Amino acid sequence: METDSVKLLIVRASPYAMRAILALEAKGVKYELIEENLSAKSQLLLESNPVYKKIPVLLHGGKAIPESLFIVLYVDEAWPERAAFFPKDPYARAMTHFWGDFIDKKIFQLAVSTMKTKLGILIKKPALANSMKIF
Ligand SMILES: N[C@@H](CCC(=O)N[C@@H](CS)C(=O)NCC(=O)O)C(=O)O
Repeated sequence: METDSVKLLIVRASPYAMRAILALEAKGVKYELIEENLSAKSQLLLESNPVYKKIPVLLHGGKAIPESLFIVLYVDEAWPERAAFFPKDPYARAMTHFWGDFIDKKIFQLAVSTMKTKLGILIKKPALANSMKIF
C-alpha cells in the first residue's frame, strides 16, 4: 500500500479535513495535501466526489474515498501495521461509530455554520472576506 501515492483534497480550517489528516498522521502515512477553492471547485474534486462534491477526499492508488468518517475507516484498514483506531469488541466498535456520527451532527456542523456566519459578516469587509475564503 505504501508504494501508491496518497493525496488528500482539503480546505484549511475544515474540521472534516482535519479528521482525515489526523488519521493519516496517526498511521504515519506519507501524503500530499491538495487545497481546494470551494467557490471554484476543481475538476478533480467534482470527479472524485461526484455525489457530494465536498472535501475531504482521499486519493489512493487510483481510488477516491469521500467522507471523513469513511476515510478514517479506510486508512485504518489500508495501513494495518500501526495500532488500530477501532476496538474489536462489536459493542465498543458500534459505540465508537455512534460518537463519531454524534460529533459530525452536533459539533462539526455547529462549528461550520458558526464559521459561515462569521464569513457572512466579513463579506461586508471584502479584504477580510478574501483572506478567509475557506467554505
Ligand atoms: N460529511 C462530510 C462533510 C464534509 C463537508 O461538509 N465539507 C465542506 C467543507 S468543511 C465542503 O466541502 N463544503 C462544500 C460544499 O458544501 O459545497 C465529511 O464528513 O467529510
